[in-house]
Amino acid sequence: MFEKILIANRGEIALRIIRTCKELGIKTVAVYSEADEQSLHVQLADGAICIGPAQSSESYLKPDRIISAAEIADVDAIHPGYGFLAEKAEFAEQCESCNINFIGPPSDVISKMGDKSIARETIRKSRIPVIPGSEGTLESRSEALKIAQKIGFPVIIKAVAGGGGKGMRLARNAMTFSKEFDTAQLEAEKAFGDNSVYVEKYITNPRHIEFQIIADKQGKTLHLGERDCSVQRRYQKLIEEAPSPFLTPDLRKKMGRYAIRAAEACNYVNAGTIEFLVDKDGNYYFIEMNTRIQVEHGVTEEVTGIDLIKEQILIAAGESLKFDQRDIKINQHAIETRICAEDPDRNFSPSPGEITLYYQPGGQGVRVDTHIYGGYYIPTHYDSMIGKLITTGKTRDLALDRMHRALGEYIIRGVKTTIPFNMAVVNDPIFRRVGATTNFIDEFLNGKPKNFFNNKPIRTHE
Ligand code: MV4
Repeated sequence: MFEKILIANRGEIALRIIRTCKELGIKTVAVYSEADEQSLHVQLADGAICIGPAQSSESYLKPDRIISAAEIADVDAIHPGYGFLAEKAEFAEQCESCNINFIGPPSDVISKMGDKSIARETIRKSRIPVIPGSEGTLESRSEALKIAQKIGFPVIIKAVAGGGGKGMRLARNAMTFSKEFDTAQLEAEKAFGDNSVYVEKYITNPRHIEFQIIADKQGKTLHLGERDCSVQRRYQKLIEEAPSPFLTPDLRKKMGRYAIRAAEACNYVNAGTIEFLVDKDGNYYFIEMNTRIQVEHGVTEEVTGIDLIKEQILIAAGESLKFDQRDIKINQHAIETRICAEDPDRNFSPSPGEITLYYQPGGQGVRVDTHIYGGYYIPTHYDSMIGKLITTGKTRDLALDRMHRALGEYIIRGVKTTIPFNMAVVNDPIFRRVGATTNFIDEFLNGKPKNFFNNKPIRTHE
């Protein structure tokens, strides 16, 4: 087993990893930027190394600095968390060549699945449903148009290097296709330095349902059920839950089998996610694979009782999974709302600054994963997510009632947060009854008056 792990991340996920390491008796080394000197991950790790100035590009995104820190601290392994270097194949490769265990899949799997067109081809060849579309990347506009006409409009043009919604263009008909195709290529070049794109049939108003996968080095691959992440705004997830209120036991079984087959098709090792789009008729299609631990992993942990970070570490250390598919039983419901330092009344604009007063919810079925505390200063340089609130109950109704209750307990003063927005969604009658499709948030926000969320940082009855 590893003696010491370096955590190449910050914020709540760094804390999350430190906690499991402590439970496993593994020493931890934090890395931090100059803006994060006062951060809890620095305080709670056994050691900490400064890796540069505040900007991520000069610290958390610098592979060489992190590898140097790992060598100085003499660690056995690096956990990348999510974001930053988690899905950079070159970083995983650097770790491999320095004999540092990268806690994630092998670098060649990361690069293969990072190319969304290769991923699509790999999955399609394993006879897993993918959305009708192009085979491989498209060389010319005219070739692309031919395929679009064959599959039928509307179509969506996606960047091969994209993922998570960046660089997507919708073309409603042949007239607008050429313009959208050129724009997609241009945007892909600008964002990723790679103008390759591919085309898919556009699925109207889908649900985003993803399966959690774990696979050991001995070749055992299991799924831990799904998460419904249909509540998104501008491709940012806001609320996630497990199980999906939409899936039937039959659909779940079929999709779970395909998810395992997808992971096996790319020789997957460690924790990963298979994303599907599901239409209103229950047709499901693979869209992407994520080769990292995800923000929303806690929802799966709550309904399965499995510590995913622990499994990641054990798998990386070469241990075999000690349970089988039949041992994974899901008979609870969990829901997560992301708490962000943003103002929902100002188009979700960032709201950094000092937290002048902080109280977090608790009680049965309530989990808070956060790095903030009273007196903490939220820096401007990083993601605005300051915590995740997960509630669990025997039924979806109980998990939702607990979410409502827990959101109401929060006190965060000094910055605006998305708490009032989360409260409004959780109380929405449609969301409560059947959950959301991906159009939900746009329709929900449409026509909401200014200051609808009345985002006051202070309780009225104090
Ligand atoms: C799509 C789609 C409709 N049809 N692909 C957005 C995120 C990225 N992972 C894929 N996305 C989509 N791909 C086809 N062929 C609609 C979306 C989409 C979406 C997907 C999941 C959750 C929210 C979304 C919001 C808008 C669009």
